[in-house]
Amino acid sequence: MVVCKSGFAVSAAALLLSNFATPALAQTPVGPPPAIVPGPTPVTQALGLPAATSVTAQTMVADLEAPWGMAFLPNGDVLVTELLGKLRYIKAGTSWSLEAEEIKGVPAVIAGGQGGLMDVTLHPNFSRNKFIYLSFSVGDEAANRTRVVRAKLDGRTLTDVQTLFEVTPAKPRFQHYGSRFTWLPDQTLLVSIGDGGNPPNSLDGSFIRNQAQNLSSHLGKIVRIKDDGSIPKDNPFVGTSGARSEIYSYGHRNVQGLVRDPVSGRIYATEHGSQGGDELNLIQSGQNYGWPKVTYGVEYGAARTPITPNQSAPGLIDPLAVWSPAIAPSGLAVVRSKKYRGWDGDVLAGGLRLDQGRGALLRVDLDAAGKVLGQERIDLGDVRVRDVRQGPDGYIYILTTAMRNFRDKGQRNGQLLRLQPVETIPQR
Ligand SMILES: [Ca+2]
Repeated sequence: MVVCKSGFAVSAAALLLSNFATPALAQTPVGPPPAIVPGPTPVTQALGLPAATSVTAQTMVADLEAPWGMAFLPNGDVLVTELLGKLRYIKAGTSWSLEAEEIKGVPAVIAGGQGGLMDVTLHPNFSRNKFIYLSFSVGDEAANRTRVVRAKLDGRTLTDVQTLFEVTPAKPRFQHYGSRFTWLPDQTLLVSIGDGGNPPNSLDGSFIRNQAQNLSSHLGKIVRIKDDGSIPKDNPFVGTSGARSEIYSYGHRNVQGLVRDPVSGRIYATEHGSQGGDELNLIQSGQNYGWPKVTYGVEYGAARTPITPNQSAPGLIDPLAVWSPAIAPSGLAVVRSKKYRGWDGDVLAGGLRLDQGRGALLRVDLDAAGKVLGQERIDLGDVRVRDVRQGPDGYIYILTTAMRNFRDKGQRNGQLLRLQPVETIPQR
């Protein structure tokens, strides 16, 4: 057994399996090691990963205010949400520009703490029906929730705004909204929902995070709805007494990276842990991802109090990768592009926090079976990564901000970046 810097006990076998770059280990643990039974997933310290040399970042657009999510239109233009409540339009082309006027008709959001206007996605048949989907928080500090709406994009105006889904129950305080979208091939939509927040935030006489294991609650879940908001009959808990029929998977803390690999069909999600224990998971219908019964994270604070004695347990799905210290994962893409040599099928995980306000973009190298072979760090400078997507042109695009505080209004330091391969790969 080896005890790493973050205080976790990790088996030597797990460390050997962990990475082509083994995370740097400190000799002395911080405080007494917690009595935690280790799980099978290798723990990666992202700062110890090798830095990629095959790409550079190019700024396409600046002056965004706390950008959160993006969606590419069929013509290559981009819709970007800003957390405080605006939907912006970026014109692509030989030069890219952020239109000064935001899109009109966006519903009012409550932009407190981590909440606000979050993800945006286009209907798979957008070219025909002009439908877009938005996720955002509504309510007030005492009772708020994530809502999903569908609207028609008519030029630069939203019309026919219709609420398709709202989280039940409402929660107090402004933490953990989840809110990422991804589409499945049957035109059903996955939406991630946060667990409601950290202790002491409580609901029904216990910490609200326990809602993640409560099937009568949407909190701490990934839900699946049809494109009109109705419930697919083949959802895993349809017909289960007391369970919410929108639930697709559960036991999540706060999933803010969610993507389906169009080639393998695998669904990947990243979720924030509590003081470390950030996870990459392979999402399957009806499965329990363990929070807060198992986790590689610990309670916030210097004492590093265990949340649970276990990092793994029978019947609960172990993560593919774990990051401690936290990268605060947000945004996730699968590379299905010939622009980047050797990256095809790999996962790119964004993160808000690598160290001291600087975010992370990590490439996770996966084999054909989805097993993690290794990781590298793509350094973008002193920015936080909020979202990452592959564009229709095959390039990887990243939304960043220098914002250190969610309430830091008026900081127009958000950018849309493109990853530029250093080497030009001949295209056939
Ligand atoms: Ca988990």
